[in-house]
Amino acid sequence: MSNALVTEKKLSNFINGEWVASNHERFAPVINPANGEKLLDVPLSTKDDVDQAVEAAKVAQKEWALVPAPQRAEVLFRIGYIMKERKEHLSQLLTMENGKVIEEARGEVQEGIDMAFYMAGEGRRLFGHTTPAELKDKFAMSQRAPVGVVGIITPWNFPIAIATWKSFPAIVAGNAVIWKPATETPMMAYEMAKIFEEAGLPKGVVNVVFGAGSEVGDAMVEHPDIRVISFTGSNDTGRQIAGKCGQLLKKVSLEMGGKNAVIVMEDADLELAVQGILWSAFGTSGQRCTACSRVIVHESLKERLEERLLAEMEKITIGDGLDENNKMGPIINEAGLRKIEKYIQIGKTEGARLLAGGYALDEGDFSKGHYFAPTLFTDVTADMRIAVEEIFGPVLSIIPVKSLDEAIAVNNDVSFGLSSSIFTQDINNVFKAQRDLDTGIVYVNAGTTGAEIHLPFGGTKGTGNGHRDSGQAALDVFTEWKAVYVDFSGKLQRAQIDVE
Ligand code: UN1
Repeated sequence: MSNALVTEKKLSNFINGEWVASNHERFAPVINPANGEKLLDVPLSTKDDVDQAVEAAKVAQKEWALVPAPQRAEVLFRIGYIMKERKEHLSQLLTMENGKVIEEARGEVQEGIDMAFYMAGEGRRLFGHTTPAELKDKFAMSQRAPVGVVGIITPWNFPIAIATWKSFPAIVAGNAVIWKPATETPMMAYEMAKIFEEAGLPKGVVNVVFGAGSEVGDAMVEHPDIRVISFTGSNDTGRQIAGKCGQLLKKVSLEMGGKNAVIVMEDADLELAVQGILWSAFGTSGQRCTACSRVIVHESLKERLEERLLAEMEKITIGDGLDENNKMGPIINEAGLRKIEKYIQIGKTEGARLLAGGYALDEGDFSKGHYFAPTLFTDVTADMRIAVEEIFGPVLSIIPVKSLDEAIAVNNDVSFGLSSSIFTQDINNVFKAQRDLDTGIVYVNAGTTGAEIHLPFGGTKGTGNGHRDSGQAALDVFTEWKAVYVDFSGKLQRAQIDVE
């Protein structure tokens, strides 16, 4: 029944405001991970398609940059309103291609709507700075200038929200965009392209090229006229992109995951901590960069916490995300499932104690999709692979500690630094933790997920390379700072020399 929402059988690229078939007739099937049904075909485009998109984007960008920013923002407001009208439709399609439960899909679409209105507001800000000049009768300011044509490469786990975090600041700042969505989740890009068109975004300002990272992604990274690459995805791919961009002196913004922990202190509200952990560990089947995969608990609370988690985990209803009763949907695909299984084996071999789950669900209806049982390991030590490597599934490890100092040290002793959280009622713990937790996002008395779009999103160490998505910080990725001096003295004034 729900397949009726999928109107296309084969997608085309969106280049210069037209639906253009890829120059190469190659496609990959898009599969609903909940039931294995094929939804449609996505083109596997190549370098030629990227070249064509960049040519269109270059022309469009020149015009777009001259449109006053408040007018560019008008288009974003319209995009936001159309997304709002279509929220339910988009959410259902999102659940079908990605698997996340419908309530979470609605949340993700809302995140995109929020981003549209927030960045539209930037059209009347885009603040620069004026600053005194060191010479008389001279004026100095710095302002944001668009970069030109920018490339965004977005993942399957948040196919609409992350695309808005990247494309909306790029658009409002006067850039043109080449967007490569993940091949697993192209319908969100198709729907967004239609919305861009309807909202009156000029042709060529956003171009969507579908395809694999090894072809379309590489062609974007290597294209001399794409001046910025903003990527969210795996650590390996991110490092390869960073290497190439480094050689080409191309600006690159990376977000590559986390190994996020919840710390539960002796004085925590245990029930609240249980709720926060469950939501951030098993929501989205653990397939968030911000997902909680470690609980660092004061040893005095460990057993009670384990009992409460186990009792609540049994209640998690698993299945097709379109069914409102389900709280956990499928894993994106077979490869994702196999990776999780591999880590279960690693955990067992390392000596962690498996308290619940640890297996794929394949009986009855589950056999058609890719489902994994919520999993809890305990007696995990901070150096085990399951405690330091990103699993991207519903697998949680409990690590007992003796003090806050030890908890913070364990939290920080991983190569990632995206999100962290502490449950405590002691104000001293709160301030110490927010200062010392080495992550880009810190929560107090809440789980590790749920970042809001007007704050910077990103992390330290292996999570990225110092840039941030969303919030004001995203504008730094998609603009260049330009320093402008206006000398109105009517004579030659030499800086640093003619200073009285
Ligand atoms: C991601 O997992 O890559 O903070 C994005 C959160 C969401 C975004 C997650 N707002 O969990």
